[in-house]
Amino acid sequence: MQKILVARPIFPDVIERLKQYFDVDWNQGDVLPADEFTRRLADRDGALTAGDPVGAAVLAAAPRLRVVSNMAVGYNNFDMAAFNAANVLGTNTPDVLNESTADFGWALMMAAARRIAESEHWLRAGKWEKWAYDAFLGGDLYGSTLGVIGMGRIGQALARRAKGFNMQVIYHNRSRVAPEIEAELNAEYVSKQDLLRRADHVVLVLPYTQENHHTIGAAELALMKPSATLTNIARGGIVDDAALVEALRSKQIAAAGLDVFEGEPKLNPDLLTVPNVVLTPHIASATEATRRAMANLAADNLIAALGEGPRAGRPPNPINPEVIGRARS
Ligand code: 8YV
Repeated sequence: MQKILVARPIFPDVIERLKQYFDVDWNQGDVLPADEFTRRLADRDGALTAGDPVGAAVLAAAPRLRVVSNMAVGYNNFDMAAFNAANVLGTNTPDVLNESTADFGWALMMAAARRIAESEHWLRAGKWEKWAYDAFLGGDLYGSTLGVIGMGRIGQALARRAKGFNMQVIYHNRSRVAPEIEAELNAEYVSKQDLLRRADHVVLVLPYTQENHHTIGAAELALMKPSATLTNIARGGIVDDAALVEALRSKQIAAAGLDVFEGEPKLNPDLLTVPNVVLTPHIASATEATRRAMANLAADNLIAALGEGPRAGRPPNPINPEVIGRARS
């Protein structure tokens, strides 16, 4: 039997599926420290991760390892150059999380625009004594302009929902999407600068790469309207969190919604002192159905990549399919 490591606690029934094919070392405890993660991979043929960093040193210490299946669409925790050099396959879990994540983007954007978290904290603190015409005035979504940075599958799902809110959709992406998608979404392609100047609500849905580091920093925040909101459901590091704290404090922008943070699960402590930001602990894909679908897809990828099950040799979501069939180096 081939051997795998499941690096994180996941649904027990998914572990049972994996046990039909593999000898499974399952970490049911806290996130493995890097040295223990590396040690437990030493004799493994495959691994199932969820954001655990895998680079050249980890791969070199695991000479049998042929596939690492990430339970996430984002795979910035993988050093893909190292995967390619070692002929190790990486897989991810796209599509199954599109709608839940898009829903959550809206939830955060609406909470930020309408000051839901801020007013709830105030109410819970026992401060509500009377109605006031100017209590927690926010910004409208209906009829406003939505700016989507990153028009991939999740960005498109998010933009599709804007129709019911009669919003104008503008977007920026590495490249323009197909004309029929632009037409369906009624979305206008603009430069990043234009988007920041024009949008009432900016949502970030782009992958984290070196080029996207601090896509939104002080200069970009300075372009935004004072009434605008910024929502990040993509990755920590795409926003310069320290610059965002300043922009929120000085009311350079009205509010923000953040599900991801630089250095998470730790976050810039100043964020906790700013009232006009809604903070959630990286849960945009966290519905029961979607997390189950992600876990099962991660298992499907691992089973198939290791030559087992009905799709043996044809994993559904290879990131670097060119290494399939090559000997490990
Ligand atoms: C994951 C995510 O749950 O899919 C992604 O890229 O950000 C989340 O859905 C998280 O990354 C854990 O792997």
